[in-house]
Amino acid sequence: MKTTFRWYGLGNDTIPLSYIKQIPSMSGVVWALHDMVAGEVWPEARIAEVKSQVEPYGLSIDVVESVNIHESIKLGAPEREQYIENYKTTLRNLGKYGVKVVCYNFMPVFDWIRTDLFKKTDDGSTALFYENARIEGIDPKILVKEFEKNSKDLTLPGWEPERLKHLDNLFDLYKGMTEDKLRENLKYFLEQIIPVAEDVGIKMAIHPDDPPFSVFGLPRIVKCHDDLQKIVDMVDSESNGITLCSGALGPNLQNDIPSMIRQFHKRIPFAHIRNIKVFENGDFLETSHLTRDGSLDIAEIIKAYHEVGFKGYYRPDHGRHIWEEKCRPGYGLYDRALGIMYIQGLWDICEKIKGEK
Ligand code: DNO
Repeated sequence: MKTTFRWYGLGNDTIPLSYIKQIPSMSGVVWALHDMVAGEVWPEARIAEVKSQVEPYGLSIDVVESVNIHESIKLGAPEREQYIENYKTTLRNLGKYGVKVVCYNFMPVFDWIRTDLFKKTDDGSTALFYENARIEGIDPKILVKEFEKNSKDLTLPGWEPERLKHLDNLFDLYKGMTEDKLRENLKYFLEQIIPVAEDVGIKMAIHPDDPPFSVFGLPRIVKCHDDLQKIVDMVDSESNGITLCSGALGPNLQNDIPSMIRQFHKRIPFAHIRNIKVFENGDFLETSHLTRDGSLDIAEIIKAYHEVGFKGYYRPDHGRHIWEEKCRPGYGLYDRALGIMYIQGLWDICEKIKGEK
C-alpha cells in the first residue's frame, strides 16, 4: 500500500513538502484546491501549478481530497444538472494531470463534526473530541462560530465558509429530506459521473459520515456496512469506491472495520487509518494510532489490509497535537508521522510472517 499525507497547499500548510518527503515510505500528498467553492470547475492551470510544486520533491499528486459536492446535488434540486456537468469537467481536468483517486462526501450541510478541537488529554497533548451532550443542546451556528475562533485562523477542511454563511437557509432546504431520498440523489449523481471517472482513469471514493450517525437532525447515508453495500451496488464499477475511514466509522462500535476491509477491498482505493477512544456514553477522543490507546484494533485493521493484498493509498488521517506543535487541528506533522511508522511496522511484520509460511 502507498503512504500519503494530507497537505493543504503552499502558504496554507504549516508543514513543508521537504519534511513530508522525509517521512519513511512517503509516496505523495493528498491535496485539494481548498479555496474553490463547491460546484466550481477546477481550472487546469491551478492543477498544473500544484503538480509543479509537488513533483520536484519526488511526491505524487495521485489523490485528491476532496472535490466537494454542491448542496443542490445532495438536495436533488434542478440546478444540480449544471453542477454535475461542472463536476465532470473537474474530473476530466484532474485526469489529464494523472490524478487517480478523488475522495468526496455526501454529508448534508456539514462535513465532519467535533465539539472540541484542542481537548487536553492525560499526557498533556491535545486532540479532537466529540461530546454528545454538547451537540444535543447547541445551536449549530454557535458551534461554527466557536470553531472559527478556535481553529487559529486555519481553515478547516470541509467547513467551507461559503456554505456556512447560509446555515439557516440550508437547514430549511433539508426539511423533510429522508435517508432514502438522499440516497436517490447520490445514485443520480453517481450514474452520471462514474462513466466519466472510468474514462479518465479516476476512482471515486466516498468518505463515511463523521460521526456515523445523524447530527442536528440531518440524514446520514454512509454510516455502516449496509450503507456501504447500497452505495457500491448503485453503480457496479471499480470507479465507484469507498474511502474506508476507520476513525469516521469507529464511533459506532458495531462497525466491524476489518470485516468491511475483507468484504469491500476491491472497492477501496483509499484508506484513512486512525484510532479513537469511544467512552461508555458514546463520546469519543482521537488518540495515538496505537491499538492499546484506543477502541479500534489498528493491528487487526492492518492485518486485514495485508491479507487482501491492499495496493491502494492510505493516509494516517489525523493525529494529536504533541510536542507543542502549532498546527491545524488534527493535521500536525509529528503524531501523523508517528502513526505512519506504527502502520508501516505492522505491515512489515505481516510481510515477514507471510514470508515464513
Ligand atoms: C477531516 C476529513 C474530512 C474529509 C471529508 C472527505 O479531517 O476527514 O473533511 O476530508 O469528509 O470528503
